[in-house]
Amino acid sequence: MIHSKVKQIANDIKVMKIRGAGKIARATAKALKIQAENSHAKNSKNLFTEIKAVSKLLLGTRPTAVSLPNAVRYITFDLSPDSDSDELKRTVINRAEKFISLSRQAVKRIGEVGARRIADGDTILTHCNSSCALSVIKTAFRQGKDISVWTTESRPRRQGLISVKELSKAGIPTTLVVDSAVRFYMRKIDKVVVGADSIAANGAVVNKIGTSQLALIAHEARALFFVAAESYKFHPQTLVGELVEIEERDATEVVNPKEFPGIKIRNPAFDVTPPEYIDLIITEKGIIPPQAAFTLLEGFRLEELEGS
Ligand code: RUB
Repeated sequence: MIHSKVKQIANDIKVMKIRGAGKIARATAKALKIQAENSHAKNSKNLFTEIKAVSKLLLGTRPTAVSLPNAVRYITFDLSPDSDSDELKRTVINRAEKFISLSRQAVKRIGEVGARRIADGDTILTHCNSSCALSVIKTAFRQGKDISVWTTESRPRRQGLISVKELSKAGIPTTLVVDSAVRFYMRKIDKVVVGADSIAANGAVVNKIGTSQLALIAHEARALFFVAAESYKFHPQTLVGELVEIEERDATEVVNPKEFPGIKIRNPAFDVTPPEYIDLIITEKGIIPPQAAFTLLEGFRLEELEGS
């Protein structure tokens, strides 16, 4: 039986109460931990079946952020229904706790590593709401660098408003603009810093819809374009040629469709920025050019991907 708190977490991810790829991954780990801790399964086979069912439920919530399947894989990849039931429980709990702690450390480390690339006087543009991108910006500011930030609204869900509140709370001078104003203002920007939901083996970055437009405009204006992302945002299946699925969300997020009868409304949540438009990817393991993305995927065993 799936625990009610686990169902709640899955629903919160689906309706975006929990959102942002890193938070989604940590919530996934927490849900698996809750299931293991509260399971009434009579034997290890039943517990194994429960963990599989919880994994399936979580994997079905949002398709684009690979942090979610990577968290599930980290916790469950070699579990066996034939192992001792207590041991199985302990393994899930320990790995979930370890994933959450490594994930938090990674966001902090990305801030430290990325802040080295932010200079005194920089004007930075960010998009949507990424903990990793904001970690870089906030760390640079805490180090005493005199920076200011421009943030896009990020239609349709307007996650940019979360970012401006967070940045202004940290005391950072912040300007909010609508997405379509980016090209108008790009000449004021030195560096763009965004997060990622998935990074493909060729260094292409999947992030909030509109990110690729920012990258093109930054390229045109010769502003640098940085992506800040934990190593579990690298998408293992892209090594074997799979494409990252782009989530398309409900039309009601854009307008009330009843007011526009007969009109098709499309609402893709993410887009793909090609590696040519990315200067650096900042990870907790160091800074890499996008073309080196596959090196962070080298540790993945291809057989682990089978059936996943
Ligand atoms: C959030 C989004 C963020 C990435 C990275 O999209 O695109 O830029 O998830 O965030 P949504 P983080 O709001 O649709 O989940 O750095 O916090 O993992």
